[in-house]
Amino acid sequence: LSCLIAFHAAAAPMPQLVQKNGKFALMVDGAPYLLLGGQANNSSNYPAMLPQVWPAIKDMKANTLVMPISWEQIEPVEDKFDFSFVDILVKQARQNKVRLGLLWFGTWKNTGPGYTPAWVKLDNQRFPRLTNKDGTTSYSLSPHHASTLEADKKAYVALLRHLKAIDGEQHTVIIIQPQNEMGVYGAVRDYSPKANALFAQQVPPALLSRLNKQPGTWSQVFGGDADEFFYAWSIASYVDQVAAAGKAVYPLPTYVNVALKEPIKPQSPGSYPSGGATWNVIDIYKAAAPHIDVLAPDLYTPESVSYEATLKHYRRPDNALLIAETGNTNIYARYIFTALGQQAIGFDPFGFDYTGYSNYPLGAKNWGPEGVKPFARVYGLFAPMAREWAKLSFESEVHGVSEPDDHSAQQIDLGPKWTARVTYREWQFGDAKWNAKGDFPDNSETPSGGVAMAKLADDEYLVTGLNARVNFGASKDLKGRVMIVDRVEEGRFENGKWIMLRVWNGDQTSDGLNFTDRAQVLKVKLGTYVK
Ligand code: N0T
Repeated sequence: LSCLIAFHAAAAPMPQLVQKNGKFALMVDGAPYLLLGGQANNSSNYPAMLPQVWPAIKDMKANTLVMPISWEQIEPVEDKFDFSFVDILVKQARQNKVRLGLLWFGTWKNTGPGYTPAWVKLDNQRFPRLTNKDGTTSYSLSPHHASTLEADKKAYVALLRHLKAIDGEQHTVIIIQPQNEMGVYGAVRDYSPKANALFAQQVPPALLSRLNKQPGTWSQVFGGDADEFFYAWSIASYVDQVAAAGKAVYPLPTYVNVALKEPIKPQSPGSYPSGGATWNVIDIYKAAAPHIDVLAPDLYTPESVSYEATLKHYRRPDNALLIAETGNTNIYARYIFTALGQQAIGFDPFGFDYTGYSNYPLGAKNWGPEGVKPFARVYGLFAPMAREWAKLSFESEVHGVSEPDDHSAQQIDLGPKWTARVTYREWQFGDAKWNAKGDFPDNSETPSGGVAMAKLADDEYLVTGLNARVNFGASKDLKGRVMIVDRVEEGRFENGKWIMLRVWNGDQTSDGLNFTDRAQVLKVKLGTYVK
């Protein structure tokens, strides 16, 4: 008996999203985990494709493969389930020593029912599509029908029950995304008689209290936003019921990904998916979908100003930052620095396999091992210290900046004493006077730089970066004292222990700390002396 108890005690704890003091961690095996993901292409979810998936994940240095599991694949015939791909995927993930995130392609995949089984997508009587405002039928399934919800839920629950059975001890699968890019293009909501009747009802009290609004119908409470907010509530409630049923059998962390609304400029619903968890309806999702742990953006806007504005929208005290998808063009790799600086729990660029597909212009024009390299470069910094970083992100302070499109300098505010100035396109030696002559490092026209740092102790920071220079400074008058960089150690973490390789001094520190495309991690100690 004691032997049995010991065996059971050895089962790793369930993965879980936790929050403490406004910070988040994705706990895996009982400790914070930094999800360095690679997402496979949509149709790579078949055993025959896996030999072309693992090499890309390995080249990328990802610790997590994110892979679709589709409804049509697991329930091709109603009530007849086939989990053969899931079994092979989990087995091979273990052999490749990576974790898995799964994407449930169900009622909504990029808003459409493409991945539902034929018995669903061909039966518009039983599983109705929504009605457009002009009375025509949309391509997208309506969230207002119990028949659709129950069928999706049943398949999703069957998947989670199966995961519990094959993975309940080892937890190779650490997170799951019920649905993919929900909402509808070309309409704002369902205008069927059934939907109109629901729309005429009172706004649910849970939403009123969250938004501090007086009771009324959707139109009375939300005016011009009523159609969109109603639809967001409807889809969020649907997804929440799917997620809740899944959590009841096997409580994996959950997230939904979002095809974005323009973060700064105005954009009307329907040109982006109305009903998805766009930034303007995050509160609605939080009220309607407590079983969705994270609302996570799909970032395909290359401009740095827009990218960072979206990150700000999604990093909130009630929402952990998780980059559900981002383009696989080289320019996107550097955004991991800003994301991690905002305590992101994960980063998951899209299209990381060698099946020969590329989603240009969202991602790269040509795709293959060369395209993976910029991502391998940033993952190469964080992969060896992913656990340490995740712990610091959760328990200490982290900061990060990515090179802006115009290469301008950035300031990092390190609290009451210190600042760090980050500059780009400079040579390692000397000041920027060479730049004034138009002399820049090779290939620095395309922004690729960034810096991330974590506080280790008072006056001590873990610092890493690429193609950037860091200069520390005092943030206030030191009253007769002078700030100095006391010691800079280059090293790496091995099994949680810092291994020092050398001390940087002389040219290596006289003009700031210069990061190139090498994987270098520094421990920087700052100090002061009396003049
Ligand atoms: C993504 C991917 C995949 C700035 C596209 C992006 C993935 C899905 N959709 O390759 O299909 O499964 O989530 C939508 C981007 C909208 C346009 C953004 C323009």
